Amino acid sequence: MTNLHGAGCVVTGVAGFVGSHLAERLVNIGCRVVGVDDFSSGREENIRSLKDSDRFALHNLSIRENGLIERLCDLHGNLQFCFHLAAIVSVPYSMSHPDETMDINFRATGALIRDAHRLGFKRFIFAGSAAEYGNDRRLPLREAYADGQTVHLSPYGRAKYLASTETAASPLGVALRFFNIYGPRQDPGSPYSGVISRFVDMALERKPLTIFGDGLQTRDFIYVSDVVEAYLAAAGLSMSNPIPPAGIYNVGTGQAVTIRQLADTIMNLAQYSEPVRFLPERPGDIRHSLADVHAFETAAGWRAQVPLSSGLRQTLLWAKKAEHE
Ligand code: UD2
Repeated sequence: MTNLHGAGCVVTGVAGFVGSHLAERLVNIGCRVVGVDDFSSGREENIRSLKDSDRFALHNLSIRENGLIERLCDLHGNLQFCFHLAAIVSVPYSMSHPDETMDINFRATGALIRDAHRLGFKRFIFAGSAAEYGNDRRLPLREAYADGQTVHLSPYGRAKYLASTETAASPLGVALRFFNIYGPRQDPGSPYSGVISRFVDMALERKPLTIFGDGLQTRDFIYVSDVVEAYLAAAGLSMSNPIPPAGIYNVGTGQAVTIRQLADTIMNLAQYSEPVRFLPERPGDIRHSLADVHAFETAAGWRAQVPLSSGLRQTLLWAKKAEHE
C-alpha cells in the first residue's frame, strides 16, 4: 500500500469536468495537488472549492510550456504522480485544426512523460479515449483492437491513440481509455456536448429531447466518480487495490445502453414526459461502443460501481442546483 501522506500530484486540465473531480478527491485523501490549466475549455467555477485548500496550487499555463514539469518540481518539490488530462476536447475542432490537435494531444504528452520519467515520477496517467478504436465493430472493444491498422475518424482519435501508445511504452505510463463519461460539471453548451448533459439540460428546461437517428445506437456510459477511482487505482493510490503494470486499459462499465433508453430514464427521473424529437443521424457518428473491462479489473481490481440511474440522479440534482446559481 502506498503511503498517501502528502503525495505530490500534478493534474493537467485541472479546471475541466473530470480534472476538477479528480483534484478534489486527491486533496481529500491527503495528496498535494499542483493543478495546471490554460482555461481554453476549463472553468474557474469548477475549482472554486479547491482554491481554499492549502494542499492545492494552480498554474494558469499551457502544457506546451517548455520545461513545465521541471518548473513545477522546482516550485513545489517532490512530485510523484502526473495525471495528464489537458487536451483539445472537441472532435469537430480537431477536424478543422489537425496540426494543433496533434501538437497538444500527442506531442506535448510525449514531452511531459519524458520529463516526468527523468525527474523521477512514480506514475504518469494519461486520459485516453474510446475514439482510439475508430469505428471498430468487434464488440466489446478490447485494448489490443486499436493498433496500427485502425482507421481513426478524427485527428482527436488519432492523437489520443498515438499518445496512449507512447504512454504505455514508458515504464511509468498508464493510459486509461475512457468510454462515455458523464456527471456534474459536464458542459451541455454545444451540439457536440455529451448526450447526457444535453438531455438533462433539455429535460430541466422542459424542451423535447432530441435524438439523432433512430435512437437505437448504444454507448457505455461511465459516471465521473468511477472515473476518478480508476485514476487512483492506476496510480496505485487506491487503498487495497493491486498496482497495475504500465499499459493501456479500458475504463467503462461493460454495459450498453441505447440512446432511447437513456432518454426515457432521464425523463422519468426529471418527471417530464414530452415526446422526443427525432433528427437526422449525426454525420460521422459511430453506431455502437462498448468496453471490455476485464483487463483493468484484473490488473487493478477496479470495477465501475455507480449504476446509470444513480449517476443520472446525481447529475440531475447538480444541474437543478446550477440552474438556480
Ligand atoms: C464521444 C465523444 C466524442 C468522441 C467520440 C468517439 C463525448 C461527449 N463525445 O462521442 O468526443 O470521443 O465519442 O467515439 O464524449 N445524441 C443524440 N442527441 C443529442 C446528442 C447526442 O441523440 O442531443 C446521440 C449521438 O448522435 C450519439 C450518442 O447520442 O449517437 C452519443 O453522443 P455523444 O456525443 O455523447 O458521444 P459519442 O460517443 O458520439
